[in-house]
Amino acid sequence: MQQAEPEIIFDDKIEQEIKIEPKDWMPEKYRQTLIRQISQHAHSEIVGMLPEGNWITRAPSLRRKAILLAKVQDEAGHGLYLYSAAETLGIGREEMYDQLHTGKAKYSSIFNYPTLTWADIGAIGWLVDGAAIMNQVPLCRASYGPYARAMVRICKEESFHQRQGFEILLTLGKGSKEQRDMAQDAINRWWWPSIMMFGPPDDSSPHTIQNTKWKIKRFTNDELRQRFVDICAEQVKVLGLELPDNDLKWNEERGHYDFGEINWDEFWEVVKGNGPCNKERLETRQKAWDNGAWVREAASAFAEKRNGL
Ligand code: BYC
Repeated sequence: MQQAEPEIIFDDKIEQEIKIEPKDWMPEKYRQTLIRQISQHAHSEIVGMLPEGNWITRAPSLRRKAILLAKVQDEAGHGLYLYSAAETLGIGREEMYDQLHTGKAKYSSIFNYPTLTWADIGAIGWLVDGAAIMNQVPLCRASYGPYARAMVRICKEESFHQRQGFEILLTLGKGSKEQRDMAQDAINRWWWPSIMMFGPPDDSSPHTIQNTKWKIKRFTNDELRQRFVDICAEQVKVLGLELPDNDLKWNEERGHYDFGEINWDEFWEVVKGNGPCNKERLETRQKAWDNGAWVREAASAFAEKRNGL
């Protein structure tokens, strides 16, 4: 079958690494998969504020509090850039929020776990932001212009977040026995959910092949997960702590670390809404939306007045 001209131009741009921009013709499925991925990514940033926000009032010093506050604010900013990027594809913000609140849209599985101690803030920074960077740096080269450009700034900020988490764990690792135990316990709880963040294994990832062809994804879920394991297996030595995996072992032949079996049943349960905090997270978001109604009304009333409507 002969390709229509707009499709030829689109394919050619993808081939030549020319960004697709909002007004360019694009296949409907490309638009839809981008709306799905970018809106889920935006939701993850916004829901991701909750587990850490839980520790702002209890941070152990003023310095730690100021840093954590700035980090959580950064996540809000990331959510806003990403919602704006998704809007360029023709979906409204209210519709995206509605999809989040009704459970129609996903957000990252990782944010459905609780933050039990201060060390969890370190583990989130080191592992969760670390995994986010591993996944997101290649997205700076995604074929859709507004998404790729949003990712550049996000990755710079994530890099600072990752370092602050590592520094928290380093400090605890050098502290008293209780502090070291607390850091180790946090790593034990966050490690496996962090490597699940990269998504299902390649042989059960329905979107990878097409999204790689469209250069939205540059690496598969398993490729990025392996890179992340390789880096963390070395970094944990600097912390003087351990990753909770007895099968973690350098494989000379592969040039990578082998690692243990991931509990994919747990992953899918969390994705389906049955994780430890799914219900709480959605209720909190819904409440924030409801409580913000008067702000939205006031803002739109002002805009109408200014525009003489
Ligand atoms: N949690 O075919 P697949 C952050 C879903 S970082 C929940 O591999 P794809 C932050 C997937 O949506 C976290 N669901 O899909 C960091 C799909 O379901 P649907 C957010 C997941 O799109 C620190 C199905 O499983 N990062 O925000 O090719 C502090 C099959 O998957 C997960 C991003 O969103 C998961 N972990 O690849 C604060 C990065 N994994 O949609 C905030 C952008 C998979 O068909 N997103 N699923 O119903 C991506 O790079 C890709 O969308 C993924 C999945 C690698 C996540």
